[in-house]
Amino acid sequence: MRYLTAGESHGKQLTTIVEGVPANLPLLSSDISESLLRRQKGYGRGRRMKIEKDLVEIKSGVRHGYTLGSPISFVIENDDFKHWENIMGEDPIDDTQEVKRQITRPRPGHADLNGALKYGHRDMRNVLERSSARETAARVAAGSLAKKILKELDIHVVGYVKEIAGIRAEDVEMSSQEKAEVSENSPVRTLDQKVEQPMKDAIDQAKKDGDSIGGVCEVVVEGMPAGVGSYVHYDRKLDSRIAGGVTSINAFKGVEFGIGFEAARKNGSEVHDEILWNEERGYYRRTNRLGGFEGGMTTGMPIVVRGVMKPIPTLYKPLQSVDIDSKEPFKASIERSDSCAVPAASVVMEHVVAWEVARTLLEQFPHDQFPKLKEAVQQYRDEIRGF
Ligand code: EPS
Repeated sequence: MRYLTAGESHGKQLTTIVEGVPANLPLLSSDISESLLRRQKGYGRGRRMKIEKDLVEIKSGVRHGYTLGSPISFVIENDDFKHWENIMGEDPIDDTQEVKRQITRPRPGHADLNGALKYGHRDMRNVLERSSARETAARVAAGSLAKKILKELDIHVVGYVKEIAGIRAEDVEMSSQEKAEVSENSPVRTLDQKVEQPMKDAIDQAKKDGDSIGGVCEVVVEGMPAGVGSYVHYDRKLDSRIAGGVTSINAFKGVEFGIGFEAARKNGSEVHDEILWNEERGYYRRTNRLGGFEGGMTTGMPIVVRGVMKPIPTLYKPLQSVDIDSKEPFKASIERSDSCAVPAASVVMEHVVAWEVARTLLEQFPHDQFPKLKEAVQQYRDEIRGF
């Protein structure tokens, strides 16, 4: 499976084309829209989320509620485009017309300057419009197809917030289903009610200060059979694919599995997960410190992955920069912004992880027909239980 997204933040629409989804997977546009609406919620978003109501329109690849095996394409309209038609339209403008809302002052932490250097754009709006995290709506839409495949295979993926501005949620014992319900009802998408208010307070304070704050999101995948991924080829290691996917999300700077960076400070006997066996479960582990991976492959224990999101670099209290026309020092351009997007980012990360897991499963069990994929995964589960 692969996908491509297109669209500018204040352009007409976002477009996604997904190729390689097997035929005969049940799929409704509401499966996708449900994920999109979840991404829009969360304490700390700016005014833009009041303008947008992300709904998907499927344009191809689905008939009478089932996938056809052909490319699935869909669009999400940008409701804000009506305010930007004169600025973002595709028609040429003549010399007498002024290009509105040009950006010549790159914002530190954004793609503005590097993108301008790469493409030769003197108006950095040409960079900002595509580098904007608006694009994550299209990625969530693609990921929702992956989630649908996984759910049908009894594999459940859930994302939530672990930390905002240094305020940490405690670990809790819950099933993925319970985690999904609890985080859905939390304005900051956390599982630990005790930190909800402190997190909201930190967001309010950042907003008041014209600043922004980051955090940590966690995603858990339950129900994966062992042995998915590869130890044979570097580019088929599932943990590395997930790490790449997570750091490709706007503003994500790091990723860890299980006990993560703590492993550097422990002895091997405190890190590795002892192997047990019983008739009902087959092989399983006493602990899950490695977050569900050994040798680039799943262990059959839940995948546990965390991603670090830096504070959003668009600040109402702008940092120093240089105007690329005058070369004079300036305070960077102020654009409308969110003060914290970590809760929304946890939904994005959930879908990005789901994508990597589903595409790797489809590579390992290649089938053009979804019912055959389901059969093959079940047969493999039965095989490894008795191995
Ligand atoms: C974003 C800036 C804000 C966010 C946007 C990402 O948009 P605007 O510049 O229109 O105020 O709201 O996020 C979304 C539109 C979205 O759908 O998540 C940025 O610069 O990355």
